[in-house]
Amino acid sequence: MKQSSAAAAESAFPAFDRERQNGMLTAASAESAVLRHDSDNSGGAAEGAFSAFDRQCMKRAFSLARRGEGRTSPNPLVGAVVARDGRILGEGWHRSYGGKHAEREALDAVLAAGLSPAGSDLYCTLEPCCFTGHGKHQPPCTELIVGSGVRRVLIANRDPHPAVNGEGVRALQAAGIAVQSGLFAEKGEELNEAFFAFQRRGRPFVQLKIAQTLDGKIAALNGNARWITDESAREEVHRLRGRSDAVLVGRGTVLADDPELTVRLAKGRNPVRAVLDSRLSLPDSAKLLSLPDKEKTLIVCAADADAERMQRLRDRGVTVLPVAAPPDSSGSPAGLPLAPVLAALSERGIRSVLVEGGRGIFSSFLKEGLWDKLSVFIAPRIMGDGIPAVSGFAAETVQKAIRLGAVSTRRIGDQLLFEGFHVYRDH
Ligand code: AOF
Ligand code: ZN
Repeated sequence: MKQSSAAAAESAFPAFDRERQNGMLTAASAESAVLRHDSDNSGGAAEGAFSAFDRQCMKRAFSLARRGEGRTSPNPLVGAVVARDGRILGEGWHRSYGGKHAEREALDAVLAAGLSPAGSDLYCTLEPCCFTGHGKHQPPCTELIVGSGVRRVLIANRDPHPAVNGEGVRALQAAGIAVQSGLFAEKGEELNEAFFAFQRRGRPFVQLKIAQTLDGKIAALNGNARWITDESAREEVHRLRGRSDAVLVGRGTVLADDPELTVRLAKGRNPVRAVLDSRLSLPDSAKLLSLPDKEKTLIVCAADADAERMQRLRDRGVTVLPVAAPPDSSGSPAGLPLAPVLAALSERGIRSVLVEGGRGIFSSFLKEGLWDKLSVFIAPRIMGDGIPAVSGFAAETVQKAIRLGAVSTRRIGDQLLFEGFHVYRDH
């Protein structure tokens, strides 16, 4: 992502600028949006191109898209609305992986209501797909749209999938359909951060979640960390878990906290629970090994870890994922290099990973630049000497320290949730 000046933002993100003028966004979040915005999705239609009704319909499409949360991965979240003459005729969303696409759901809903989509406008949070092929579950939405008589298609984001990436728009335009893109593009970037991260970087979206004291400690010197944050912050963490494909911790965190890493304080399904444990040295008594859905516990180990132990864990019903580690990886957290770990998780269809600690794990993800978002819960406690959130690397100067972009803060109970994003400078 490019770091642009606020002035450059004025023309590239008209809808977003309007929100800022209306006082809905602060100057800081204005800059944030630009930082996070991928150049692929800039160049939306002009300011006046979207009516209040257009905005209302696209917002509706976004809230429909969210209904698929936790069920569509590795596919994106997509919502669609069909409207004509200021009236919504049908709505749909991508409900689950492999299922019908949002556009088809919405167009089917129009027909089911005994109406015709001819001459209507279709609002899609994502560019409609236009390809078939190996592993593709659904027919191309562009063909369906062209056949339906829809007159205009509005899109929030371009689909970065290499087989789409603008081709969906071209296919619609070639059939004489007017296409306008960029409406709430920033909202779409956030909605599908996991899908976009994978398409652009070839690895899952990595979110580091840190619960720390005001002075940056995640545990007392003896390892005690229960609880730095209060229940309201922990509820928020459970919500984050429910939205992530996987949570990831190091072996040390399991030894110190014996966590379940499940979703209990919020609604949502349990994510995969990945534990980095190169030598398979977790005690048999660890809670993660006895949960009812223990197949979702994924012990990531070195390829040459003890074969008997691997088998014993598999017999218990947990999943073991051996990862080939180069011989010089002893300095990596739990002895495993992170890039191949993320690649192995990707291969299992995991598109978002919530990293929950501990210090060695946080430090390595940051040091290696393999992260996208940092969510730090700051509790009103001062530990003094204790275990710091990160260590083991040192920026030479303040200028060289890792600088987060698109920062925001939110108050949760007595905690401050501080969030920020990796600023990529490679495109
Ligand atoms: C859309 N609308 O609702 C979704 C899209 O295997 P398939 O057929 O489900 O295709 C998955 C790909 O289609 C996925 O990688 C992404 O590029 C796009 N997802 N596209 O037009 C939708 N979910
Ligand atoms: Zn589609």
